[in-house]
Amino acid sequence: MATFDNMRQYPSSSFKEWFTVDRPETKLDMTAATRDRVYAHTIDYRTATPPTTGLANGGFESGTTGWTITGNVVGNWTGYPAQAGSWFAWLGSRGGGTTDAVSQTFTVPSTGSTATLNYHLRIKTAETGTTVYDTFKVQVTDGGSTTTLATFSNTNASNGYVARTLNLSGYRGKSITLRFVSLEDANLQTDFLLDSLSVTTS
Ligand SMILES: [Ca+2]
Ligand SMILES: [Ca+2]
Repeated sequence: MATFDNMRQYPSSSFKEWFTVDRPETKLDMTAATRDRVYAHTIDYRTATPPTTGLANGGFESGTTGWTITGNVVGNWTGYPAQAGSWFAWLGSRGGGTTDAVSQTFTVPSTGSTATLNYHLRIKTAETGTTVYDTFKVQVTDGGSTTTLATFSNTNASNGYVARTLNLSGYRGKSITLRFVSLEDANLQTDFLLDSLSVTTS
């Protein structure tokens, strides 16, 4: 029979196992060298690590933790208030034909039958009129295929944060990359302020 003492001595997912009693089958020719052989196994007795579900650091209060950013777009600036806490993402604002982005890869929870992305967006612009010059897109990449789920622009400016939602039910249980990307034209800045993201299920 096997002994498991070494499992206690060497708490690891990998350990060596040996046998103290040999009971070969009748007529089975087993040499001493074969009996004494030490077998090395790798058996993982640890509880499987559940996949990371839902967004991490959705309020940016831990800075860029969990996020991939293009440009210095996450901070606790005082130029604008955060929607909650003191940190938020601030894209655009340069009026120089530039792109900013913030993205995170996570697994959409599979519990329930619906998954919803909640986020707060405030847009302030120096543009006037109803022509779209500067855009802000919400995109999801799933298995190499990128889909734009929502598009906003300078024409959606507001004086405060607006609560927005997106249906992620079609991505339940999948690892996706959620990306917010701003693109400004060469003149007149537009600020895209993003905060308080979460994924809820029902
Ligand atoms: Ca925040
Ligand atoms: Ca502009």
